Amino acid sequence: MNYENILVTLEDSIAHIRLNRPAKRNAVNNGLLEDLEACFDSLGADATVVVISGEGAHFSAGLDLSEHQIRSPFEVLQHSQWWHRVFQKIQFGGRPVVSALHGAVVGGGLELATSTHVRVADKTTFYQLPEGQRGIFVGGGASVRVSKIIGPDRMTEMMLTGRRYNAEDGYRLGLSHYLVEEGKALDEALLLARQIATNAPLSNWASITAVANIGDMSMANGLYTESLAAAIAQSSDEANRRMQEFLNRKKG
Ligand code: 1HE
Repeated sequence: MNYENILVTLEDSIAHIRLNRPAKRNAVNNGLLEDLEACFDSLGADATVVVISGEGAHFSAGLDLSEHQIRSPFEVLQHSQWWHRVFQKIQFGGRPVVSALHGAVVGGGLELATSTHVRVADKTTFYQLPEGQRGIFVGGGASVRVSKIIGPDRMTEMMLTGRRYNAEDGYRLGLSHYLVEEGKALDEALLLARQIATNAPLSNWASITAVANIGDMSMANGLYTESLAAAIAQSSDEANRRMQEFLNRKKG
């Protein structure tokens, strides 16, 4: 798998995607977004879990500002919807995605990170939504995903003041689920990915698709959808095998 802006490897069913524009702090230009989209579209059944990390000193500096041009409102809308489409593929593509964060996780970089299901940050990580200072607004899903994690009130404040949350703040707020020593985020992310890969595929699928969708539903629809997801996962041979294995285990 050859791409210009990302490096992709597949080992033991873990697809590892490395954002590879370190000289530009992994700023997301159209090429990088195209590569991410093509990569997620082409992942096969042999890739059960994905890990995303950034090369160099930062995870991602967000939108590549050097590609800025005056666009019509409709062109900006379409561009933003493209970001949404790619990040939907990450969040709802059917595979758990783990991100390893370090350095800047900023603007569109934070939007990318929050479309992943498990986020591991090292102590150098910081989070910011500097769109206000750049004269723009978020367009890669932050007002839905970041806002769901830290709350709309806190996100509004974050945008208005341009404040930077450090790694500890981000961990406390839920922007990362794990906080590890400097340089250790990728090791931990790979470890978690390998662990997630041992779950039943249908359970992983339900965890990443059902939970997020149910969160947007009424209680009645949510409970019904949960039952449907449970019916699919629990009636599989795999579920039967795993439960029998547990019940028949030898107690030492
Ligand atoms: C960039 C970008 C970028 C760096 N677009 N080129 N994002 C931002 O507003 C964040 C802007 N970047 C920064 O605040 C800093 O670069 C960092 C804190 C991330 C890193 O600082 P540092 O000191 O390590 O690097 P640097 O010296 O600032 O940048 C190194 C190079 O990367 C330099 O290019 P060079 O050719 O002069 O070497 C920078 O111009 C380039 N670079 N960040 C383009 N973002 C869907 S809507 C989403 C909206 C947003 O994401 S808005 C937030 C944009």
